[in-house]
Amino acid sequence: MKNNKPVTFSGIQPSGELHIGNYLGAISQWVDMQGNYSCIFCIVDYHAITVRQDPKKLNKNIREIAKIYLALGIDPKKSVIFQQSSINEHTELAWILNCIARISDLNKMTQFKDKADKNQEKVTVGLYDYPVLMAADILLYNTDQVPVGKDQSQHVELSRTLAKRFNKRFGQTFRIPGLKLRKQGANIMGLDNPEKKMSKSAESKNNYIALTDAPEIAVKKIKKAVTDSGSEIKYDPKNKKAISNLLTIYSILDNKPINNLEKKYKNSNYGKFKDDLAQIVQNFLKEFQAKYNRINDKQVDQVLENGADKIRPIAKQTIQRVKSKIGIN
Ligand code: ATP
Ligand code: LTN
Repeated sequence: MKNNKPVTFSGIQPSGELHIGNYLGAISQWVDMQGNYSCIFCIVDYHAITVRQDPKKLNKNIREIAKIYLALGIDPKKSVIFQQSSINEHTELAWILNCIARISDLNKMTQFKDKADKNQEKVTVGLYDYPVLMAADILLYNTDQVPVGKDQSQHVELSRTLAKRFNKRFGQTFRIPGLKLRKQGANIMGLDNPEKKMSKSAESKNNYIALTDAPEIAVKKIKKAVTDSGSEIKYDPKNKKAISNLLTIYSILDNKPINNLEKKYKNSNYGKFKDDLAQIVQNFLKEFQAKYNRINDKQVDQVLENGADKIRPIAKQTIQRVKSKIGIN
């Protein structure tokens, strides 16, 4: 990891199935950043246990997420892929940051409010503290850029706040990370409800296309997707939310600017547009799934182990620096 490239860090929880929103908003940016950044991509298993998990499924999901990263184009020769719990310094730094973070900071977190609201009985202290662990993940590696979807902006902002507060109190220690959002695609909306983001915890499976969906199921989901009134295929996210969302998905998957697509479908109706989009999604899934199925567990274990070994020294250095600043060394 010794080069002069800026550092990028991001992660995804090994909980449930990933969908094309996760790819378009987050992972597709990671793939593009690999040449220009020192990239570190994490499987955040300690974040996953902030809600109840079946231990067997969790263990399987950790490997599955690693396979998904690899099959989507994260190259272990260029990027580090690792499991959060294999580097102890994540939880160690989270504890120290807990003593910097204020209850008033965490009370502002909208994702906690949304999740706690749905689940009053079962909300854990871990779920409340989740953004502090995320700040530790980011700050441990002197991260410059955090590529995520829009729903994670507030959490990245908190990591900036904590870094600045720590630096102010104890002297320059942490690099201040930047948020990296896609210009288009940072907030892919649900196929059945374009008012709300595509989410794996949505009530209906028609809300999202999972990366593991059989291609013919994905085609049905596209055909069922809600459309706007009128028939024009035009990018207008205020007044035509549904078609703008479908145009965004099309544009990123097929690598074509949205205005080219508007021109292409100037005289077409929603039916033709959806048929073509369904074909593109189907091709994307087929290619992804073929790659995914070729990766075996042994390969994955090796990638995760090598990844952790490569970056552990950076984590150790940071925690030493932090502990000495606060007087514990
Ligand atoms: P949940 O709905 O259960 O919270 P999720 O589907 O939102 O889960 P996460 O695992 O929280 O997914 O997100 C993983 C990454 O994908 C994050 O960087 C997140 O910002 C991004 N992401 C999630 N949903 C979308 C979306 N609809 N559009 C763009 N990016 C997204
Ligand atoms: N909260 C993120 C996952 C996450 C993360 C991180 C993302 C945990 N630690 C550090 C970027 C950087 C989510 O997608 N739900």
